[in-house]
Amino acid sequence: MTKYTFPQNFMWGAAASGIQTEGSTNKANDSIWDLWHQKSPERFYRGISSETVTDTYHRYQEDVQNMKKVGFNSFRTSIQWSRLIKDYETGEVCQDAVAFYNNYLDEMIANGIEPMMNLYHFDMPAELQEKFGGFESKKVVDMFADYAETAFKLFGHKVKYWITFNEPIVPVEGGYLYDFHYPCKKDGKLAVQVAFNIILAHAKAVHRFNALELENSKIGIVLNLTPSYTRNDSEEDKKAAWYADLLFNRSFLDPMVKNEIPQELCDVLEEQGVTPETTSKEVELITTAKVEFLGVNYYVPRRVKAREASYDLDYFTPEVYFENYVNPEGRFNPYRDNNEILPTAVYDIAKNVQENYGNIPWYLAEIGIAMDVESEGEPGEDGLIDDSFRTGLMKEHLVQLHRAIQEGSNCFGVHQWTFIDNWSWLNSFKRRYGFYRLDLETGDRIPKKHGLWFKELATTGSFED
Ligand code: IFM
Repeated sequence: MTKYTFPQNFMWGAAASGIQTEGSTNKANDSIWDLWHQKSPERFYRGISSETVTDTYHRYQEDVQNMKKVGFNSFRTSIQWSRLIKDYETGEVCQDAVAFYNNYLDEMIANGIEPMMNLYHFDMPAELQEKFGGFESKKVVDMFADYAETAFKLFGHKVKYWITFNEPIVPVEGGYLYDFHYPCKKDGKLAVQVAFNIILAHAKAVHRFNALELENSKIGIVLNLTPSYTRNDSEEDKKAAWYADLLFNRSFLDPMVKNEIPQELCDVLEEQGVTPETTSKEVELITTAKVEFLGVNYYVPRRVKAREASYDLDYFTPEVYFENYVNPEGRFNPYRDNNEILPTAVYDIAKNVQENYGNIPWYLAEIGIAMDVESEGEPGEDGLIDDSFRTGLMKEHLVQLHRAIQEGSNCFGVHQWTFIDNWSWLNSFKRRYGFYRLDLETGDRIPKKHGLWFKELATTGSFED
């Protein structure tokens, strides 16, 4: 048995988001997810919308007690733009939302849970998407900065860790390339413009934050980083991985963490005829918006090989430069579309951040092991659901993180996705990740065994394996 001990004051907890947990009670406005479900309910697994969620709006006190039971000292969720802001033009806030977020934050703080608040988790207000095209429009970029400033002013004295965006590349991929987010467009040039505008929205929010000089608060960004691994060591495959890394990781990581827009990225976009419209003032805002920490979400590795088949889409996607590849020797999670399991990727991510991004303070902001209800089974006599599959895999990933920390990686915490099984976009409740099962009929939270293990880990800061 080896004992793995993590640094003192390490943050242990989970991540979730407002739209995936709160429910729709008293929401000021709809988001694109409400709108899309109204238009196309058949796109959602079993037709379930984000209304049918964990109902944190009513149950936050009970939930904070449940956080304590599994040892959390911190928790990330998000404010919903469409809940907080009643009138997007005037910036008028919804008082019910202000009261709700204040109560929720107070409850966490009073119970020793450090809140980390994110401002955007895929949830564009429906009205702003329909009227202006969401982040297609620079007007909406400015509206986002206004909303961010409102949130900082309202809750900045309670929140020490602010995050502008969670996985900002995902709405670009989903909404403008691969059809899994509204507005379901397939337009490579527009996708690049939206990506640029999101980076600009982030930068403007960071500048607004810094101007307020909030004592004891930091601002950061959460990115989903997926290392690319090649089929073999050929130059062609290595080049394919380089492109995948440039377009999927460095495209956001470099501007947001290093404050640099890679020249190679500009060259590639120009080569493809998808250069976005920018001004030198906007570039200056991006290259001066310093974040103080980085969150990294990791689930699966990306496997790539040099393109063999011809590229047959009539619009740009990053796949013009490579093909995805299934590793014949990989381990796969049978409960999540056979996704590959590769714990060493956590080490590779940590080393990349250490060596190429100034060893910025970072934390593992989402790491999740998906199962379905059938594979988790029913609670045993002890009342617990046996999800030891999840614990086994979590240990393997944390061993790799521990190795990187021993080598100097500046990691300050781990948040698992997620706290209570929650609604997850088109997949609705198909995949379960929580420390607690959500009974969709009763709303009951049913504990899983993994929580006992996590509590021991969080309390002692160590585990044995
Ligand atoms: O549910 C999502 C979350 O919103 C963002 N990261 C991945 C999770 C699981 O798919």
